[in-house]
Amino acid sequence: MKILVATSNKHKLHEIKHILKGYKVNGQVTRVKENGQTFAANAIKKVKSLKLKPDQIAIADDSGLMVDCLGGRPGVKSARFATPPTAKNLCLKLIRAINLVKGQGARGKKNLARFVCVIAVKFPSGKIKTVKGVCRGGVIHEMCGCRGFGYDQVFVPDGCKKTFAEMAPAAKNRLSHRGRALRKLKKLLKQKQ
Ligand code: ITT
Repeated sequence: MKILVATSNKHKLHEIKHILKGYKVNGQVTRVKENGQTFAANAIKKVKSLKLKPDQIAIADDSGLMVDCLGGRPGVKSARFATPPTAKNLCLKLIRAINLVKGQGARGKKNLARFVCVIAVKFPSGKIKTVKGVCRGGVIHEMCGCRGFGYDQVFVPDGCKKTFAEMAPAAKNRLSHRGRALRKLKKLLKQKQ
């Protein structure tokens, strides 16, 4: 079975290929308006935009970072939180937003947050299902590390001392929201649909 991934994010595609090792995975750039209120709604919208051949299944990942003190923001708008949405702009804007609500005095305190990833899968029958992965942790006040993308330089998962951007890719994938969702997907793919 071949897996087609609806994404225009090459970092995501790279991680997905790594986690789904053993499957034939290819990316296809999609241009859909991600205006859903939930990760699931956006993931379903993206996966529906792909046309499938009989030996293919399609998947789409909608993900983002939800910060407690920001009422869950940037959430579904994580990709567009800063302009242009470079990792540096996203991380610095997030740190500024947290400082605004908590005050500079909160430096060093843990800013509870979670990364969420919803994967929508479309089978050749047309049936669509979703799986979800969550990684809890905290946002720190400076950028650390040089790997990864998006908010990786400011996110420290629970139980760790390093940001995602300081970890080897395999270590991030073991803990990450995407790794968790894709391991659920693997189980789903083993069942008859
Ligand atoms: P596609 O929709 O084309 O797949 P996208 O980057 O627009 O690509 P999303 O709409 O799902 O994807 O937005 C997810 C954003 O959340 C992403 O651009 C990052 O800024 C952030 N994000 C998601 N997963 C992340 C991760 O593992 N590490 C760092 N940031 C992440």
